[in-house]
Amino acid sequence: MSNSLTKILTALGLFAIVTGFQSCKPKTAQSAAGGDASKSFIAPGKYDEFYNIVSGGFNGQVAVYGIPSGRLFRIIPVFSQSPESGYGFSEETKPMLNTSHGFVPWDDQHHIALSQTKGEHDGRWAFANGNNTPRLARIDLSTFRTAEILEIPNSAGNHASPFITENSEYIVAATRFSVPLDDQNGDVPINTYKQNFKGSISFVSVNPSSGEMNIAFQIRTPGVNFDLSRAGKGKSHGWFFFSCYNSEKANTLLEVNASAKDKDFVMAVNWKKAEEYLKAGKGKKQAVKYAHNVYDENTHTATSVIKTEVMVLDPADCPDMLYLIPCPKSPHGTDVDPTGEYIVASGKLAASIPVFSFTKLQKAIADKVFEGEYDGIPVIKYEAALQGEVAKPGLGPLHTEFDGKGNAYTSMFVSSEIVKWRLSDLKVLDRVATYYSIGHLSIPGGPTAKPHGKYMIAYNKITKDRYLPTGPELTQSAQLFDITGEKMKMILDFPTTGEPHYAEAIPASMLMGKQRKIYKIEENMHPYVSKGEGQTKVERKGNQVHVWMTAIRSHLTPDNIEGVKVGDEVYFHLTNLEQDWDVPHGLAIKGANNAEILVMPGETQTLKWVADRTGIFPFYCTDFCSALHQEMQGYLRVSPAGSSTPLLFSTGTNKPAVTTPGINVADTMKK
Ligand code: RUQ
Ligand code: CUA
Repeated sequence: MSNSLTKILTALGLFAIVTGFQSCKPKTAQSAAGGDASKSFIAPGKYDEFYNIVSGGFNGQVAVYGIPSGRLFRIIPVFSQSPESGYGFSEETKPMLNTSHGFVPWDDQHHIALSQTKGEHDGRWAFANGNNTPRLARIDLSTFRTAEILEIPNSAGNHASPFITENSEYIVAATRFSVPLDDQNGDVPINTYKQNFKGSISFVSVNPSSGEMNIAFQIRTPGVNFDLSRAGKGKSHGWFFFSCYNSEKANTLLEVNASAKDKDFVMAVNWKKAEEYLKAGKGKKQAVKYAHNVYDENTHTATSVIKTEVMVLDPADCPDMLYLIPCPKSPHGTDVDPTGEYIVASGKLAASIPVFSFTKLQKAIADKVFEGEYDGIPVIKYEAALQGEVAKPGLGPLHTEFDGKGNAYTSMFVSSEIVKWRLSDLKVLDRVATYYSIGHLSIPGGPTAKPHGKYMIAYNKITKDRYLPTGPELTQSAQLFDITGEKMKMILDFPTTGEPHYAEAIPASMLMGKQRKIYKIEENMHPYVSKGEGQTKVERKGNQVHVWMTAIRSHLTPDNIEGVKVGDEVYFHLTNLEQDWDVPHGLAIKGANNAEILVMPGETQTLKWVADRTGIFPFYCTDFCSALHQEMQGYLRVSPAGSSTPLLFSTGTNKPAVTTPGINVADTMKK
């Protein structure tokens, strides 16, 4: 959500209500916990019930918390470089961040999708979107590492992504910004939006065994903006529902101009139909350019390939593939209930929550109950698809999840609350305050056919008076609710990293047993691996010096290196020889322009370092690995360019001392 919301509301005359709200906190603020706080207490040595996989927003990463404790377990580097692990800094991981724009070491990460089989979590992968330079990532849930990143062509702002079908057949990536297509001349006046800007939805297939992603096809759409999406499930399997805004196709001051019309749309996409059209040869190849980056667990190295073609379906050639359902003002979430029957659309500026019925939608399509067309796409009559509206839910409905017991929970950004309502009669049952300005919420399994229920987590944008102040920037927060009873009860409030948007949670029992503990050293196929200290060496290739180095408690081999010259590029290929869980070793060297590398047992990673001056450069292990961790250190000597210092390396023995005659070190320093 943007903080220009106030301006929109001013424009809509809602400002008084909203400012009235924003300037006073909910009356219950002091005793807000309401629930039994001991329910969130996990005793030392005990495990949490759920992993909560949480988007990082503008930190470009994904975080993993325990629920109900709220303890932060891991930040998984995805789209942003991480100096903590060396991700995006090591030679092996740099290709992960390659794009058609070159190396892009940051993104804005909003939504998470966990892989599913038969509509339920299967615990294999987590998918994450990069909102800025459009990308999709796949995280392996046995390593909690990023395994793959796929760039999305014909897209700008991959926001309506990644949403997943019930057997992980596809994850989708729909563009937030419509723009001129990649193979068109994009050098057009911005106010030719209506003629030149197009939307695009990518269907990315997921290989059922390897998880590898590929763009199966794209659907060309009118130049609207896509916000969120959900796949159908059960009876609605085969369909996707996207929320769209800016059906006005405005290109300036969208906060007013994209809210001009009373209704925007939910776009219903029949992807089974799309598959048929594809088979029937209706797709057209389009020349594009996008990167596909895959990390190989055997070579411990990522490769990046630039792809040049995408298959596109044009709705003009494919009738019955797309339908539009009018939906009140700028919908954010489009959420499908566990049965697949109800599609809940949350219009950020709407005063009610429309709930559409899949059965009615199908009937309306069969009976052609249309109110017209939008860019050639049939627009279904609102009432014909509508099950009903949740009346007076609150202000600013944003996102809805389900508990599997017939209840829905909708976050209300503007009125800072969560509203619980019943699917069967659309009656509001309960409401609870959040602190403050909630974005998404998450119920474990909430987007699946079988929610795990029990807890609900709110992700709040503003914390104001909730925590110790930390200068101008304050943390975002999550709040945990017990939803087992009739009333929602807050049981914990904890700060988060980055700015979480959406998150999913999965039972700990589904992931705990499958965690990778080490990489087997004998399976290490890295081209620069040293499978024992006997294989360590230092070799020069022109101005490159390659160091085959090993780490084991508590020394690095080699730990004395001489013969490097000013201007040399030194590549430390560090293999961690340990074969025990939880014994990483790190490597850092003075003056490195990148970061440390943190190498897991049995793994090889490479740190590049450029010798920029003569001298002695200490290097050391960065991870407190043993009592003698501090002793895990070594020295690299840099001699002047052109000097005759021989290349020497050792651990535990002193080589004969060599001094370089005839060169005044002080002179080389001046250069
Ligand atoms: S969104 S609350 Cu991009 Cu779903 Cu932020
Ligand atoms: Cu190895 Cu510290």
